[in-house]
Amino acid sequence: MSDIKKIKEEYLSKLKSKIDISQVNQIKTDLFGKNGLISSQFKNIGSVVEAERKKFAADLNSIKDELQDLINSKVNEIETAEINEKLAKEIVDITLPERSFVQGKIHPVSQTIDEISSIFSEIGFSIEEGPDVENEYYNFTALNTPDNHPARDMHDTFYLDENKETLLRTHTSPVQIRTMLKEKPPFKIIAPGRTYRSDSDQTHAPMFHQVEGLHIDKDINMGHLKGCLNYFIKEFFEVDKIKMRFRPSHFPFTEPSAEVDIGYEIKDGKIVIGEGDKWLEILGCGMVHPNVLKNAKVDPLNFQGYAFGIGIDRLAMLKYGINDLRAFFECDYRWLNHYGFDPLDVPTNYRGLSR
Ligand code: 2NL
Repeated sequence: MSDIKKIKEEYLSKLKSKIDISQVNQIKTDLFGKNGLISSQFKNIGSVVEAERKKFAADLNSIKDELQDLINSKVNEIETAEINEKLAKEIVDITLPERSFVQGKIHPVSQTIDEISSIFSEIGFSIEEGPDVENEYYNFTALNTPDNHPARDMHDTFYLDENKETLLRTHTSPVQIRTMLKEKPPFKIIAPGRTYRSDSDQTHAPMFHQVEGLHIDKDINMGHLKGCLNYFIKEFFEVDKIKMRFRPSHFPFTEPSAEVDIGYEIKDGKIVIGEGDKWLEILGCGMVHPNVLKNAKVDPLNFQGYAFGIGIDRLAMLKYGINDLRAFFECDYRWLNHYGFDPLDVPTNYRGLSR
């Protein structure tokens, strides 16, 4: 028997026996790989004596076709057998009860922080964060708060050591001090986050949320402050027009300082922002005190600007009609299911455009 007939007989019998897919692949390589038995025979055609060459080539081709056909049908056979085995084994019991599907909710405070952040981002503010545990310097001294200021009192501030050096930040201003010391002006930042004061009643929780804003450049003035806050309040409450008033106030870190009220009225038992003759205080603000700039290594003769502080929890309550502050932090699953937001809800602005 010629070489190629021997190859044919040997491999036809191999392919007809019970083999698995890896064995089929091995046979493929043995025969048709780069130096495979059949591939090598093709290279031999030139050295076959001329009289026999034509027949040899024809035989070789038909053997090649036969073996390839058998390999293909073997692969098919094995795959079909695998599928059938799977179908027989994996029985789906459609009478089983379904697994319950529980999707978490976004807390109204988180949702509100996201909304506030995206509104300020649109007008060029970037977002900064810092630690909840602060030192006395960043929280008070750098902010021009005198040693005898009532805010420093043990009854108002949570101190973490006897020397009153380490504390839970009472506002997010230290974040802005840290940013000013770390980078060069101009600054246009907001700092949202958790803040703490020793306070607890119907309208105050010992932990609450604040967003502070800071805009420092060569000639930023109170007009810029009013424009910025007006824009923010309209976007946040999704109204075209609001009534807003500035009342003189005092903070150690700003001069002049003001508190901002917005107009509202009660219609059908619901609060309507922007209309009416009632006033609601929503934030404090002012022009950054030169001492604060100096402490933050910013030259007050070259740079000036405004800052503001907004309580987030109350804004969230106002916007989403939640009337008990304490429920915010009780982690009651039923409450969160009711007042929480679906994770993929994209906030839209009052023109219906998604942010
Ligand atoms: C309020 C009042 C305010 C600031 C916060 C601030 C921050 C720096 C410098 C100057 Cl770094 N000021 N923040 C200014 C005015 C008011 O918050 O009633 N917040 C709820």
